[in-house]
Amino acid sequence: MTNLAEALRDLNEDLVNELVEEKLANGVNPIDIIKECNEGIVAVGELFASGHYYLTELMFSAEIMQVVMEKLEPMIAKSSAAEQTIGTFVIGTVSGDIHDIGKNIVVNLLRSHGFKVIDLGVDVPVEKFVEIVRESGTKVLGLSALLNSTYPEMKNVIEALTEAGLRDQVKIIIGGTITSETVREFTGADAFATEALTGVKYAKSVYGK
Ligand code: B12
Repeated sequence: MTNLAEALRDLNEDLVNELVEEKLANGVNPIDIIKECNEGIVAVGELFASGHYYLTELMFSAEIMQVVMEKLEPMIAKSSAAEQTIGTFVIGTVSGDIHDIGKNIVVNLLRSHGFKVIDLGVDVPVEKFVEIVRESGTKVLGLSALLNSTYPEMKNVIEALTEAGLRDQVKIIIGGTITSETVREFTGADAFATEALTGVKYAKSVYGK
């Protein structure tokens, strides 16, 4: 684990910020910095799961991560040469789930690659997804979920799109560390992604890029 990942795992906010500044000054790519932070936050999740950290620590890790993201996000957007719009991508975290750090990274990357992103936020009800897919005519929908308990909700969204007669016009990619081929099959999605770039590549392929 890198020193930055360790600092985040240990919730050492000052050190995290110091190391991020240092890496930026040394020309490290913002995406690589995010990857290191990811490793640290996954370790926080493990400490939480094993009972060594409590919800307070989990929340604090998210706060630290968000400060880092606020700093890095404009740089990711700026580093992109993409001006033209490849196509629309609708995304949201499903109902019952409020995790959005990963989703926001996906949103940023998509924008930097030239997608028009409609971000519905977190805890998004099924009807909202259906409404926006219909209105926007998007060819790709991304559903984010980090809790096992919200898998059925992803399936609900997909079933509702089928009932609304919209399933054929839209490819659906589910994302989150705990998604897998099994979850994809269960939900009826077209693809799954455990990291952001897979989503970008998938969306490009849907739009023939
Ligand atoms: C930070 C965090 C929180 C923060 C979230 C803050 C926020 N604004 O997001 C807070 C403190 C609010 C929180 C709350 C809870 N959490 Co929490 N949380 C985490 C933690 C530590 C990190 C998540 C994170 O941000 N990771 C960093 C990002 C960058 O990674 P990511 O989300 O995986 O996203 C990447 C990919 O997955 C992918 N991706 C994600 N979405 C999408 C979507 C698409 C379309 C695509 C293409 C790709 C994609 O791209 C991203 C970038 O590469 C995880 C641990 C873990 N291992 O994930 C637990 C974890 C997810 N939480 C957990 C739990 C249990 C909870 C609570 C129920 C705790 C409680 N008792 O209240 C609540 C639930 C609240 C709710 N209703 O949603 C469990 C879930 C267990 C499970 N499998 O069901 C985990 C795994 C911790 C654990 N090991 O126990 N949590």
